[in-house]
Amino acid sequence: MVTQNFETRLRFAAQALRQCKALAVFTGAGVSRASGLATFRDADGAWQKYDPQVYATQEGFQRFPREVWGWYNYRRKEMLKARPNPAHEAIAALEKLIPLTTVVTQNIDGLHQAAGSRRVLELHGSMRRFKCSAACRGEPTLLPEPPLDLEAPPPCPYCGAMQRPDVVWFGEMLPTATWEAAVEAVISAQVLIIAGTSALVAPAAYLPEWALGQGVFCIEVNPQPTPLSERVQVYLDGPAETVLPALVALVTAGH
Ligand code: BJW
Repeated sequence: MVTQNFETRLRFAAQALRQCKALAVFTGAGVSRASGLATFRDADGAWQKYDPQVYATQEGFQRFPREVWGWYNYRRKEMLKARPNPAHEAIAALEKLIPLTTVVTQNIDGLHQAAGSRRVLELHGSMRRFKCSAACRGEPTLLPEPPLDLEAPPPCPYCGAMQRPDVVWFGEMLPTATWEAAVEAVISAQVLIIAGTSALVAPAAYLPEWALGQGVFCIEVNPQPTPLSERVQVYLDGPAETVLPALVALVTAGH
């Protein structure tokens, strides 16, 4: 809904949140941009420089392990330096107002948890966890976080295959229990906030679709329109780090 002015839309969103008893927040790389972390598909995003077929697939990792490992190490360093920004803080503040809040994130940076959000479902894994690239023990076995200065992936202590980050690359399944919890949180929410995601990557992108289908009140926050923007109840066109704090301020003022 983009016909009314921004202030009116913001007030409409705040009103829905004031009445909300179960909130889900679905986030992507855009919420961490103000923390200095790159998105993927923006004009200055990672995929402009790094081919996702190489840097985000198991096949790419097998062919170019040092390059992929090096990129993830670089990003791990950046993520460890990064601090939550006002978008993460506003989402954590919403949990204080609406105790039944679940954050469903595609991000691997841990910044929602650092901001104080307590129920965070990481759909695409975490940069802090590592596993065997051959899944030698069947279930992914988590391995200790390797030092940041390694130039090549260390061997799995059990089978000698390369270790890899415990993240979800293209063609890989999302962690089942996390995915199921995310679906449940989103379709049973009264309000869903969708922030900082292009909503192009499946199956994560099905979540807002299903929420809309269930009649969940959807608020999208993104400076650029996405395939969802014309269908959500409120589209707030602006950066998450300014729009979300303004939204929380309005919700708090009415509490
Ligand atoms: C701001 C802002 C500010 C900027 N404030 N907003 C054809 C070929 C191959 C595969 C497929 C295919 N068709 C479909 C598929 C499936 C595929 C897929 O969806 N591909 C599409 C891209 C086409 N999906 C998968 O493969 C998934 N698995 C799967 O389907 O399993 C089933 C299966 C199994 C076996 C065989 C076949 C099927 C897995 C997807 C895994 C995605 N992994 C990555 C990397 C994770 C690790 C890491 O971080 O390194 O996840 S890719 C990357 O995209 C990352 C992100 O989490 C994900 C989503 O990106 P996100 O967060 O939305 O970022 P951007 O950059 O896209 O958008 C940023 C947004 O922020 C923009 O809208 C900006 O405007 C906005 N913004 N500043 C607010 N300040």
